[in-house]
Amino acid sequence: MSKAIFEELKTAVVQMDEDLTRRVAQTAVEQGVDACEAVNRGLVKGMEVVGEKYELEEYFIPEVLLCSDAMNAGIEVLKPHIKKEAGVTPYKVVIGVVQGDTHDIGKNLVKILQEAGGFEVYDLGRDVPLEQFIDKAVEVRADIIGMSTLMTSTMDNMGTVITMLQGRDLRERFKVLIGGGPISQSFADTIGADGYAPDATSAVRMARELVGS
Ligand code: B12
Repeated sequence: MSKAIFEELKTAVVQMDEDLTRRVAQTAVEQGVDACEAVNRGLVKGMEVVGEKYELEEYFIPEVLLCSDAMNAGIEVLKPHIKKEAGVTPYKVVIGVVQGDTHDIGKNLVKILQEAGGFEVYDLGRDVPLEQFIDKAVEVRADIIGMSTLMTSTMDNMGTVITMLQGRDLRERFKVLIGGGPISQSFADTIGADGYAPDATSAVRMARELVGS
């Protein structure tokens, strides 16, 4: 039953159909389908297909943007129904997409699931000047700095933030968690990040591991 709904959500995103995505998401809620799974196994799977179509030049930027609007419409319906973990210590995460990169769909998903997982998330947005990650983390006394990027040309900015932390004698104060399309565990090791996660669900798990909760 849920599987059919996930498939419908995926198809609605790929078909750029905002209204249909919203309606199917609503049906999922009414049928008691787990909202987090509907996001991960429906909407995100749809965006993955969109990514493939973009790479095959079947879809171009306008189509991709319509698909992402459809995904966001589904998220809007599902988000209030994502089960929040109660009673956990509110560890703080400062998250953003590094300078030079405006891809924020993945970062937004990580933020939603981390909030649902009980974290207090400060979202800096996209194309974030590198100093801002550190300044905000100091201001709110964050536990984790989370950085996202989808482009190889901006990956090295993550390492620059770590170097800046060292330069300001703050490296030990924050855990650094990174992710995004071109990022891997070996890249995380190379730049000295504390953690890497390939998707939003494991981003929550990894964030918990980093703060020992
Ligand atoms: C959607 C998209 C766009 C949209 C972005 C809309 C938006 N608001 O984000 C638009 C159309 C605007 C766009 C623009 C561009 N794009 Co684009 N885009 C994509 C596309 C098709 C999908 C990305 C996506 O949203 N995936 C779905 C999400 C759910 O997945 P995700 O981002 O990977 O996130 C998950 C994980 O990575 C992880 N994660 C993500 N962040 C974080 C952070 C942390 C801390 C953790 C732990 C985990 C984590 O969890 C997420 C959820 O599961 C990809 C192709 C692809 N296959 O990825 C190209 C792609 C990323 N784009 C690309 C390019 C080149 C561009 C442009 C430069 C194109 C141009 N010539 O103008 C511009 C960028 C301008 C800029 N400076 O930023 C290239 C990058 C190539 C490279 N290797 O550097 C790609 C790979 C396409 C390609 N093969 O050429 N793009």
